Amino acid sequence: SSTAGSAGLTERIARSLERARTRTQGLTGPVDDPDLIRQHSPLMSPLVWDLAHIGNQEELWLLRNLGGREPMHPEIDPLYDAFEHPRAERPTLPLLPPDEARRYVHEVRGRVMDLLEQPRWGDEELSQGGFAFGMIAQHEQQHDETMLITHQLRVGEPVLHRPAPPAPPADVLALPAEVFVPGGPFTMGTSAEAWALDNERPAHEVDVAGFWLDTTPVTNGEYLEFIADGGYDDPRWWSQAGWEHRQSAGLIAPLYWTREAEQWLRRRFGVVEPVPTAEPVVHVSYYEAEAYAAWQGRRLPTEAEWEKAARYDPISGRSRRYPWGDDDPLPQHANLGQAHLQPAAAGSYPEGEAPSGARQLIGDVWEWVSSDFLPYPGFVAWPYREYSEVFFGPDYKVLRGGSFAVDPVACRGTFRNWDYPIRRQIFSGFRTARDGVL
Ligand code: AVJ
Ligand code: FE
Repeated sequence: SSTAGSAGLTERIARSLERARTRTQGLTGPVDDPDLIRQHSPLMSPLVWDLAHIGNQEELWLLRNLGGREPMHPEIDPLYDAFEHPRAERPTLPLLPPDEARRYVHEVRGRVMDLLEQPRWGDEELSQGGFAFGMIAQHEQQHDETMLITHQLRVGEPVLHRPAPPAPPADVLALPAEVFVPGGPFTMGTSAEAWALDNERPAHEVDVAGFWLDTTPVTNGEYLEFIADGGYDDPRWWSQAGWEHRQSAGLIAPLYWTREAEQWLRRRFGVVEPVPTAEPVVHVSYYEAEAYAAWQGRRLPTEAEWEKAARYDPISGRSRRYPWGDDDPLPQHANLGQAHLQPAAAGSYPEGEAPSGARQLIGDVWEWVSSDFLPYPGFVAWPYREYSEVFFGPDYKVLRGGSFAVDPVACRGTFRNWDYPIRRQIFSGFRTARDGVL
């Protein structure tokens, strides 16, 4: 319908936008202006670029494309178009200074809240189920994760603080190493989820043979054994592209790890500490994940296998929205939303367990899968080609499940992320799989 949503939908939209903004402020507030303008890594934008880009996309999609309003500052649009300027180049642009960027995003948000209260939002298709608002809440949260990645790259005193995740349950040591996911067709993707993005659509049936999957993501302790066994020096475990990259980049351990006096240490948000063995490994590239799996005599799961393990309910034959069912994530289900600044110990979150018994499929670390980022059968680019379609092909690998840095609004059993196989500044981990019957 062309009318605005029910009170419940309007309320949900307002809460999602508000939560994203609180997080954005928490990521841009505690650093001083020079630190906001500085480029902490050529892989990332200055934080002040992300901030104004968040506002610019909100203005473009909600005020202009949905609401039909006139542009507020059309002259700044090209500065914040991600396709016009690669990240490395962004610090050289005449960006809005921090104060002006803050004023701009605040002004956009005020007008968006006015539009949200209107009886009609505007463009019909973008209004459906509040999609445009949901897309923009997800967009801001995605850039919040990007800014958190920049914080992790940033060198200096810690400025972010969060409590540690809850201790894992007592049954952790008794968990089986792997779980079986039964063979047969299941429904992959979605046509029903109102705020699902174009690459998650449409729902379609995929036949997946039965397979075994790690109960939890691979831990630092397990990964240390791969290092100790010379895994980084043995081309047998690496694909050709992976080995070439391992050689040229001089990889010897996950990003942020250093070795001192026979001990592996790692830096996390400004804190250096011994590598915690019970935690899922994070900041590994696809190539490292692939090599570890081969060393184990195993492999990475395909994207369809991952989604079946996360969503398929063998009792009803239905695909769930999340491993635990159809209810939105609660704190006891998964480590999401930057509630903690680290993944929780492997085996945590028993209430978020999938029917197969696999844990932590949602939250903690993004999981590399073996599949390239490709469209589903029947894919339609919407509402803009530059979200997914321009990235489809063999250059990008898919990551699933979301990390501790992903807000629930941008995470579900169907959500797809992607990146180059060499990337590891992202909060990326993995779990392994093998063919086999029960
Ligand atoms: C889906 C995380 C790959 O950050 O490049 C943000 C999300 N797209 N603004 C990215 C996105 C446009 C995208 N990823
Ligand atoms: Fe963006």
